[in-house]
Amino acid sequence: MTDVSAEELNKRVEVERIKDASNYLRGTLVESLNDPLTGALADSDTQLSKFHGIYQQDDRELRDERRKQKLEPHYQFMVRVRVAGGICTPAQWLEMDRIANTWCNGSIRLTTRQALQFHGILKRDLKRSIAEINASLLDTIAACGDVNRNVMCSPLPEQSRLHEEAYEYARRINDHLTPRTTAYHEIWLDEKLIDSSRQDEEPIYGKHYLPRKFKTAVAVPPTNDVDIFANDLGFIAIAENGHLVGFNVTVGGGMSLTHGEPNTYPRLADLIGYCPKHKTLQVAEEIVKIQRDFGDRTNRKHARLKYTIDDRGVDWFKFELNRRLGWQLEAPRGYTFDYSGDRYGWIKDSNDLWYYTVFIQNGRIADSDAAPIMTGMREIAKAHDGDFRISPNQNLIIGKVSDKNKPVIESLLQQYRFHEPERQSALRLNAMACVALPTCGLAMAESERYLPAFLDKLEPILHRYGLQNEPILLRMTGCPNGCARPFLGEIGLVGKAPGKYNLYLGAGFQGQRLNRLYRENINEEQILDALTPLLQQYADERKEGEHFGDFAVRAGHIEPVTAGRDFQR
Ligand code: SRM
Ligand code: SF4
Repeated sequence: MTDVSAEELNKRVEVERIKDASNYLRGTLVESLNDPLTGALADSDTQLSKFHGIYQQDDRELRDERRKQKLEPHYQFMVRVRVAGGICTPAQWLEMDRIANTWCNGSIRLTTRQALQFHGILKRDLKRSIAEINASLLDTIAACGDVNRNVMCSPLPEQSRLHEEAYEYARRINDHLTPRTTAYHEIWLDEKLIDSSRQDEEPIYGKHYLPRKFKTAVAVPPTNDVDIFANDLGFIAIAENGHLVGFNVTVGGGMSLTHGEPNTYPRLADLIGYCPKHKTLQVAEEIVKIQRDFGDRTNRKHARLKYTIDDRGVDWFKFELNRRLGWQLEAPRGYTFDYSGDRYGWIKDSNDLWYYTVFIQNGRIADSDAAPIMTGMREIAKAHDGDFRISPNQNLIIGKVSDKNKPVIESLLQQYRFHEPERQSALRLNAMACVALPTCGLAMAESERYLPAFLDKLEPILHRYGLQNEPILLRMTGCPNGCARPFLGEIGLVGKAPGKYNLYLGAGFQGQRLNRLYRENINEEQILDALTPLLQQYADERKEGEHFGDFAVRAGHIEPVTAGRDFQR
């Protein structure tokens, strides 16, 4: 499948032609990095750098000023570090902290897919930063781009043995689906001289890689913190006697839409069957290859697996998969999800080790006068001999703490005031916002910088109705690309224009139902006005254990979404 005709290539979008000509993701990246006349990469290299985990950005707030001064935009780079299953060691954390404070803007961003991001790296410092990340045994390859990304895995199951087994598979899927090109090592780590005549092998992807990004997660029931149904490919761990025996397989999830374009929509994945654990990698590989061969390369807004499946039907997909596998997926096994958020506070696992989930507002690790989060976490890392786990909800878990070390960690948690946020509303603890301004080039409205202030205004309303301890899932994004999975928020706020958001309601608490548009293009005051009577009614009329999203549907405020393609109709 790797070679396509010139005629076929012409029909494809520009990114496809860039991949085709790139010699397995090399392009002219070396020349771009060495060009002293600009802080930017050549246009085609900005596309290729994504496969290496690097996004060219510019500080959007400086644009006008720099234009007036006839300067090019203030180019800088976001670098995403892949952390399979979100687990890293204290030594790696300390190294990331040092890199953030040496080459970046002094902060680390925990992402909604359990990875780490650095912002504000200048072109001249890129290579050194990437080399230092690799020296700490983490990397950035395939953190972005048209390939399988960081594989997620539920980080905090109380059943630790099952978690270890599931995590091992997340790691193996991650490794198995990593591109094989040696371009990354040549360009960033000087491991070999670049030889433009050499041909790499990409046995899974081929030279054009995938039509679009591809995302995989492993969930360990009863927790659906990874939002398994938002992923192109999902594996739900199935256990017998506390041990992993296999996975239920889900396909075709995704979040993004374009405002006003009904042919774009979020979609929840279909459950297509069960595979025994020893066949997991084969299943993952064949699903990726189906998307490689059938995904739409002529329209990037229609190129995700969710559209391939909706265009051809899930029965076609299952048939094609079984045909390629040479055996049939079994019928899905039973499982239940109870929650897609995080569980705060100390939890003990079945090996008698402790885990503490620290609330990190919107995943931003930085020092401020109000909270010395970065310094505090650095001191914890120095004293910690377990692991760190990035949660899929942008929080940080101090993992595998022994009975002996627990008092030390606890006293640091107190010293650096990590317990304080826990006294805030359950809604705040369950809220997520994407990065948005000033770095994200696609943001239409604020998100990370605005959510805390918005919650300051919403919390008094929650208190008024006695809802401060009610875990309501709120997700905010600066545009409809869906980076904080807003269409799975019981309350979803999606940026439309500066200060204006679409308000979505009615998603399921376990990540099993999408929300739906309730009010369009409204400002803060209008959002609060829309939510206040609903919250009051919820407080008065909810049934025992009923979640806000379910209530909004039951009370008739919103029609439940049953299929993604109906989302915008
Ligand atoms: Fe995302 C693009 C940030 C999770 C859907 N996302 C971007 C970019 C790179 C903007 C760009 O293309 O120029 C953002 C960088 C902002 C910045 O300054 O850092 C960005 N996405 C993020 C992160 C950091 C948000 C966060 O607050 O944590 C998340 C990084 C995850 C990771 O570690 O890999 C992040 N992005 C997601 C998710 C959530 C998920 O995967 O569970 C989604 C929705 C799920 C999905 O993919 O369907 C998501 N991001 C997108 C899209 C829409 C893709 C599509 O199908 O159309 C874009 C735009 C694009 O690809 O063209 C995008
Ligand atoms: Fe940027 Fe939009 Fe993603 Fe937010 S949702 S980080 S604004 S692309």
